[in-house]
Amino acid sequence: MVMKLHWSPRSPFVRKVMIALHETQLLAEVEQVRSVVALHLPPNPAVLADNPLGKIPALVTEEGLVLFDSRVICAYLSLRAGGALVPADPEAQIRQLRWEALGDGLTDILLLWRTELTRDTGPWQAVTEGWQTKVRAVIAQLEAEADALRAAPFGVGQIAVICALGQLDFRWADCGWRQHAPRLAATEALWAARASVAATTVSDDLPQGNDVTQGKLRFAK
Ligand SMILES: N[C@@H](CCC(=O)N[C@@H](CS)C(=O)NCC(=O)O)C(=O)O
Repeated sequence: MVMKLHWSPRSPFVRKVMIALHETQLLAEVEQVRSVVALHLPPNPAVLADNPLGKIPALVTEEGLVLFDSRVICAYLSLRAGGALVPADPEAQIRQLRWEALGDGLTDILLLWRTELTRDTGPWQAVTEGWQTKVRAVIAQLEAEADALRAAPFGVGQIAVICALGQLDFRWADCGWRQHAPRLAATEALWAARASVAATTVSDDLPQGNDVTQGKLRFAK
């Protein structure tokens, strides 16, 4: 009996779980089921049957318990691996969870932004302008904390940040965040060499035409 993961190679939140599976050596215990979802499309019935929120990742354990979302799944995998990704020390744990919230928050914005671009009437300008400001602010915050992120033991915090930056590279490849945040770029380059990170880069397996126009997001002048 293996666990089942609602999976997609395009999803930054699924990628968090994939990195955690590599890090905890639990990948072989999981069957990956390709599950197509999008906020602006009708919910996928197979996903909905396991996760009433209709989102991926969702992990069905050997006991049939369905776990969502990515934070809970990563915490579960960490527990199964003796706390590999969430430190027991309260201060270190809160630091990791805070970074995870920051990384996930950035990913949420980037996903919502792409959904906003699918609107027939065009994106809501005030909202996308707000996102532009927030994305810049998150990158500035991560730049200020790049050395701390590099020094801390690898955990759910770094995983979430890696997946958020990966989403920026995946969908906004020319936004120039590296020039804007050189210390973060150097830290990210170190993470990119890690086996779990290199093995899980996001990619598009859907036919062209299923996509949306690129939204404007620029860091470098
Ligand atoms: N907070 C959730 C977010 C998951 C999420 O937004 N997943 C996207 C795919 S990357 C999704 O399922 N979108 C479809 C939808 O929102 O209906 C997590 O951490 O797992």
